[in-house]
Amino acid sequence: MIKYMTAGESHGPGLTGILEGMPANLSINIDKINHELYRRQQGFGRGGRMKIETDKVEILSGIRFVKTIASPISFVIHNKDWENWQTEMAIESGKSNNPITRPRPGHADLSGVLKYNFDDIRNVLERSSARETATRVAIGSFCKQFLNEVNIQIFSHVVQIGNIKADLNKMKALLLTDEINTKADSSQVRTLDPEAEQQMIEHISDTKKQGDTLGGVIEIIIRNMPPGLGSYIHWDKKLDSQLSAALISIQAVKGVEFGQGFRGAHLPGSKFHDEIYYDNKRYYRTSNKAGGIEGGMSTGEDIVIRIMKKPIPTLMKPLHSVDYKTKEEFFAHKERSDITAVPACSVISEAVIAPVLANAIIEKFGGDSLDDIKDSIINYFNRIGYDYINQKSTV
Ligand code: EPS
Repeated sequence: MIKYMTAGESHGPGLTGILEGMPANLSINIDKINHELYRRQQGFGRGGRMKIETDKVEILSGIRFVKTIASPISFVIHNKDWENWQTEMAIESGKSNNPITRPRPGHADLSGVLKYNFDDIRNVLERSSARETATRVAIGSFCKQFLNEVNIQIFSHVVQIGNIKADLNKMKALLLTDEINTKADSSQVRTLDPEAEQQMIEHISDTKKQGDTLGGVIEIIIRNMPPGLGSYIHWDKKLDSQLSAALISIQAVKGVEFGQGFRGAHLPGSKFHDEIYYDNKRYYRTSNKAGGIEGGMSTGEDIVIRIMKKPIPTLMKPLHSVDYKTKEEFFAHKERSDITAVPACSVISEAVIAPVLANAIIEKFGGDSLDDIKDSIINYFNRIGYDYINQKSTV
């Protein structure tokens, strides 16, 4: 099974990752990993740190002559900003010149210092920072390269920033193509609706002037998942429970929904469920309100998920808080921050679900080398009578 760990502080020397369980003989394109890291750094509304960093992966093990050799893959992404933090973040003995004692509402700051008995909130914020997601994007890129080999694609786009919503009715045709990421990548806010894009950019600029921040909603589409991945037999085998856990673990994500999700709560069962048809090749649906998962298993339709990312808690117009040391009332600590990181979160969401999907494939089809897995998938598709390459999309 695929397992991974990440390590690293936001302003430490670097971020490291270890990924175990990737099938052998998979070609790894390092440029693709670096491109995913680049995508994570984009988006209108990001702060000063993204001007300092150009995230690149340095692979230390697990790959030989471009291919996986079944051993753990390890890598490092160096933090360029480390140069400016060597005293404050020293690994050797030392003392902070500027301990932080004013917790930001909405951040890990207060619960973190209480829990670990720290006297400096920096010990908490360095690891709770969303900088950690650079490592998970690299891990996700290894897994995406495996998923692409077995025909599975992951797309994402931003459907809302603050109070501006993209008009999805305009995008129905585009959502059925493989152009979603190309189009979203060409938008400064990763949205597919050009009118909403302009409004979102203005909304972010206005919010910046007010010293405030914005959250939003992202839609993720997983295409060409074979039916029957995951299982109904136990809570932790359900594919939707695993995907939800991965997504809610992204810093600042507060909600996850599949298909219609909360938006379908008002519908009676007769309108909510996706009727089943058969066209001599495969079963299909004419709607996808379930979001491609029934009973914790993929149905073979697109898996459609939405996540809500809350506004970043670091505000230039800080909120009321209480000093951790003196108990005096204060306005919370200010750190350089992004106005919104919803576009970046869109890229991160693709990455964090990739190991879950890769795991589901390996669990169903077994095999520790790429060819064995592919053979097993073809056998399965032959048995159920589906066309492996040309699955149909119903978003
Ligand atoms: C981030 C780097 C951080 C923040 C951001 C994510 O850089 P710095 O703290 O040096 O400005 O921009 O972190 C947060 C949003 C957070 O809540 O901690 C990155 O690389 O994505």
